[in-house]
Formats: sequence, C-alpha cells, structure tokens
Amino acid sequence: MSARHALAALALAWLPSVAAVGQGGAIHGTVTVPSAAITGVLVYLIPEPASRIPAVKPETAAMDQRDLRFVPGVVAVTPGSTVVFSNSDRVMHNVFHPWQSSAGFDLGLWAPGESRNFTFGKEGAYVILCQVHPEMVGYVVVVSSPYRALTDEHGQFHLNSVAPGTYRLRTWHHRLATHEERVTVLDGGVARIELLLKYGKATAPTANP
Ligand SMILES: [Cu+2]
Repeated sequence: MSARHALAALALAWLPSVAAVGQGGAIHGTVTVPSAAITGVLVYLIPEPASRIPAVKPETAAMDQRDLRFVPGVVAVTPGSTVVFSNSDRVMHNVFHPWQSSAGFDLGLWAPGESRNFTFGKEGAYVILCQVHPEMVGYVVVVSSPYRALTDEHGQFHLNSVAPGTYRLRTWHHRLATHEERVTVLDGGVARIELLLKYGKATAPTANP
C-alpha cells in the first residue's frame, strides 16, 4: 500500500462515545509521524465561524535550556504571552529569533541558573536559536485558539472542555505538512481522531487562516 493510500485510509477515524468529560466535549487523538525523532506536534482548533472564538488571555510559559537542547522543543502560547527562557546547563546560553523576520529579537547571553523573558505578539511560528550553540533549535508557536495541545511521546493529544460546535482542526510541526479537517464536538462527547502526517510545508497559525 502506497503512502498516499495509507494516508487516505487513516485520514479520519471518527468514533464518538458517550464518556462524560465535564463541561463541553473533547477530542482525543493520535498523530503518526514519519520519524520517531519527531515529537511535539501542535494540534489546535479554529471555531467556525471564526467570530465565535472564545477570548484568550496572555499567559506565562517556560522553555528551559538543558543538555544543550531547548526543553520542551515546542511551546504553544496565546498572543501577548511571555516565555521564560531558563538555563539549566553549566555553560552560557543565548536566545534569539532571526532579524530577517520582522519579529526578530536577541536576548543576549546569560549564565547557568539565570533566565530571560520575551513577550510574543502576533500569531505565528517563531524559531528559537542560540548564538553559542548552532545545533540548538526550538519553536514558540503563538496561536489565539484556547483549544490547543502538543502530542506526547506516544503521539497522543487531548483537547478537553471544548465548547460544542464545529471547528477546523489544524496541525503544526516545522517539518510536517499542515493537516486540516473539520470536526464537530458534541456536548459530553469524546471524539477520537487518528492523523497520519507526512513531511512537507508547515503553515503557521495566522489571524485569518
Ligand atoms: Cu546555547
């Protein structure tokens, strides 16, 4: 079976159940990726119509630098949120986003045990790099949806307490083609979804996707 046929066969497995999840409904799913090295796929919901998007507030999130890696490698936050970049290594680290982008910034160098903050504005996927260690790469994804989740090490994700309605479910990972499909969330229901993603162009969240 070709990869394309496999994709078609696995594109959607829809098994509504009656399990109660408190207020609203839920979507639980599994994302299958082409390499075990790929983790942290973002899954988020865009309400239809878009005007029905519930209000989201800025928040605070954390991305550590540990063993010469960004941990976690992907952080998803709402617009206006602050990310605290800490340093748990024994060497100096830096965080910058390339100035080729209009959103470029450089937080300078900081020592083990210290941290620096940055507040992210508009929706988008921001690559996070370190001037000292070119091999370090992380991403901060800014998305205004209140319904978003990152896959765990088993590729599973959970979107809970979702207001009943129709949504566009979208994925983002910097190496994978963005997948989008319509989903309906029923009050008190848990929908299960299986996605098979392939390498390709990732479409970052935008205000008018
Ligand atoms: Cu570094």
